[in-house]
Amino acid sequence: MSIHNLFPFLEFLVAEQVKECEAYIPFRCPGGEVCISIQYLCDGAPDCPDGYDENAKLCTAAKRPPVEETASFLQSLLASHGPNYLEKLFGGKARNALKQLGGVEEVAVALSESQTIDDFGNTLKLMKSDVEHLRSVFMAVENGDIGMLKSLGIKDSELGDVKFFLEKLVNTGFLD
Ligand SMILES: [Ca+2]
Repeated sequence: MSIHNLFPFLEFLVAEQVKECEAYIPFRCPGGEVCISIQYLCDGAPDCPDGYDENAKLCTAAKRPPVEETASFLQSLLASHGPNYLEKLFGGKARNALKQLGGVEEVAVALSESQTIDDFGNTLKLMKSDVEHLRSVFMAVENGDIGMLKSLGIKDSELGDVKFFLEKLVNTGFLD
């Protein structure tokens, strides 16, 4: 049994002692002891005691659109095409507003943190064939084949946003 089980109030006392990071070193390393400057995040050299400032998920997410932005983008596709629409991108598990995949928020986080499309497939436990289909959509967009998006029912008014979003992922290594 840990000391925290015996003395639950200690948890509170410990929390009290964690001071705010100074403004010039605003990023707090896990554990709370060390604060570092933002410029040392994802610069290739570990600065936190456990190297968290170079964590692959953290550094991938830093290059991607914010999770909230991705979530609202997915949400807008669902609103415009119905709850089963994202099946056309992510396969059968995406039916019913991505329920089986954990919901819009989970998928948005996975898109933001997964370095590659294979990591994304593993995180969400997608079927191999679904990952390959998704890859083919990304490849088509990368090659400027807008017909692929139109065949998926993307409306003309949505093409710009969808293209922008997919390209942003591709430019940050999603197909590597
Ligand atoms: Ca660093």
